[in-house]
Amino acid sequence: MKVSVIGAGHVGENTARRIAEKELAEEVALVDIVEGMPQGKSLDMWESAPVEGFDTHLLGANGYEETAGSAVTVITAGLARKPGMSRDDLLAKNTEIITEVVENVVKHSPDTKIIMVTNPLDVMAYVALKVSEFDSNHVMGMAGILDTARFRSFVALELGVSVRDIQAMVLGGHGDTMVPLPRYATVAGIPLPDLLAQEKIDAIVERTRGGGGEIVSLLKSGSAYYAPSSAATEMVEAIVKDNKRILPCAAWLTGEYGLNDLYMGVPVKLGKDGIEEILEVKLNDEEKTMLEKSVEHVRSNLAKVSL
Ligand code: TXD
Repeated sequence: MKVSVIGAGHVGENTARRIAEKELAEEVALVDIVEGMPQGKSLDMWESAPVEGFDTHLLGANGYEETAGSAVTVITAGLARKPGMSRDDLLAKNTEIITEVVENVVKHSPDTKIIMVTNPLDVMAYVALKVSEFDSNHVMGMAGILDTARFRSFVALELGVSVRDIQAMVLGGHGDTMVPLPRYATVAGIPLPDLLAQEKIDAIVERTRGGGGEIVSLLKSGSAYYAPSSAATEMVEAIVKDNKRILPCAAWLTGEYGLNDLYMGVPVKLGKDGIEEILEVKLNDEEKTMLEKSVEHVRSNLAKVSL
């Protein structure tokens, strides 16, 4: 079982490392255009294996031969945000990069499942779907797990309880129009609104929406990568172990939620066939309006893509 990670920058290298440390594959191929860099990072990670105690072999490359036969491919190649930039500012350049990357991925791994990470996420997932010509359940985007993790981590801080006991759901596009659903959040099964005042929940929702931007403005030279790589790794794990996790992921919608022909963050069942099912949760009017706004935003970005 091989997993490939394309783009060996911040998110890519940490995803490769997490996959290896959890031994989710026999081999991880890490690819980047910068000469020597993926090879150096992979070798360095592999040299940590005796101390960390993992047997997953890591291999760096500038081409795609080494990715051949991958069961799962995580794509993180492309530009990341700098302060003052929105995710949408990355659209034109990253469309070019993702087109080239996906053509190469597909050539060497015609049966792979693609997990898109590059921003603007919902649009890059679309580019990957079109370029690969794969079935839509084999092409998905990582965003909801990250957004939900942020929400859960802030709730844990606020309540002073373990993050392990907090469940939450965030729908919509990956951006400031995401739709956190505090109504569906629980602490060990107890609905969040029973434990936390509405103003506190509202503040956590706002912080979650701006969670990516908060890290960008602190780092000043790039965007988040520890939590994003954890989220991407969780998706890889669900697929390679076929454990049918229910996770919020960007999925291609064909009628679900009354929506067609776009990627949106929704709860899905993840297993060896990729997205095996899309779950529909009931939304109230306010949530529907927020989702519509998110849809509008993603559609306006899709209109800028020419393939
Ligand atoms: O929730 C989410 N989906 C995200 C998305 C969370 C965090 C980061 N998100 C996006 O992932 C971010 O906005 C970027 O679009 C990507 C990658 O972020 P990262 O922080 O890893 O960016 P880096 O460190 O700049 O790494 C990008 C690497 C870099 O090493 C480039 O040399 C490489 O991509 N790159 C390429 N690799 C292969 N092939 C091509 N053509 C290529 N072009 C650039």
